[in-house]
Amino acid sequence: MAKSKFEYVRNFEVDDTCLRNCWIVVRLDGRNFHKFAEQHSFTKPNDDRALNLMTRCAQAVMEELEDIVIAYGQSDEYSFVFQKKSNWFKRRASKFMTHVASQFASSYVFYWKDYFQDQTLLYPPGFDGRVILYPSNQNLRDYLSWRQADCHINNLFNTVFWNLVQKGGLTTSQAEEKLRGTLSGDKNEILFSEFNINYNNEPVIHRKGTALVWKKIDETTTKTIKLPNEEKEKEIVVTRTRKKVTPLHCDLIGEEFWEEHSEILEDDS
Ligand code: DGT
Ligand code: MG
Ligand code: MG
Repeated sequence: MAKSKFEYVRNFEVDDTCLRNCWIVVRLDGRNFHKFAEQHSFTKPNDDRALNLMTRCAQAVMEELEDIVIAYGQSDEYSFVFQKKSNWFKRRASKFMTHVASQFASSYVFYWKDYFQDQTLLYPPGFDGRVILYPSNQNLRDYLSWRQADCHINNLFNTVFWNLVQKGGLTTSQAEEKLRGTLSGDKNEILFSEFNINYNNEPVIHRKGTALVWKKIDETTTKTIKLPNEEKEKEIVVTRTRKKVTPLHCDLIGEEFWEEHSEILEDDS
């Protein structure tokens, strides 16, 4: 087919192919969620409706898009890890980032009412996205460890901070002042001595965030069949194995998770 004289503009498109053999990570983060959380009356420091909605959206992303082996989320962010060997959209970074962000954002609006029955969505939320490539399994593990450590640091701080304000009667600036320069041991001590809270007994979803992995499950259904040389219909049980996205709230920093889910890093054919 003859090309139009305008065709040359295509040459202005830049090549954004992700380097081969690298893990492709897309991380999304809610735009200005400080304000979004205030305006939608999120409970402090953690709103389980919001966290579960984020996970529902991440589940939709994993189910709709190809080649995601694990996702990890906390607060207003979610990271998606694509297989090293993925050739989805010829590994174009912009395709990965925009498909993840748009699928996630539309799911956030679509599923909102399932989690926030009494709270109307006041305006459309947005999410920024970035693509990061990790050449080694260790780099990828360190990336996920970094996000989980961030979850821990923020959640410990927020838990003490909001206890000081909500139960201790401090103003937010007094609580900030009290926590300035404290180490994690000090924060644990304040929680225990002033509020009788053992941080390790706080909900694991808040302390560890949420990892989404594929799990094999056996699904059994009954089917009615008619055999050729038998008169009556027969009921048979059919079992089929299916992969399902499953949320876990566990430690990703140590070895145990990676030994138990060795298939995630196995993509080395
Ligand atoms: P950004 O990402 O630069 O556009 O700005 P923000 O405001 O989204 O900042 P970010 O992403 O560093 O921090 C996340 C904000 O979201 C943080 O200010 C608190 C809010 N947030 C996230 N999850 C919850 C929650 O469960 N409850 C409440 N109350 N706030 C939350
Ligand atoms: Mg944000
Ligand atoms: Mg954030």
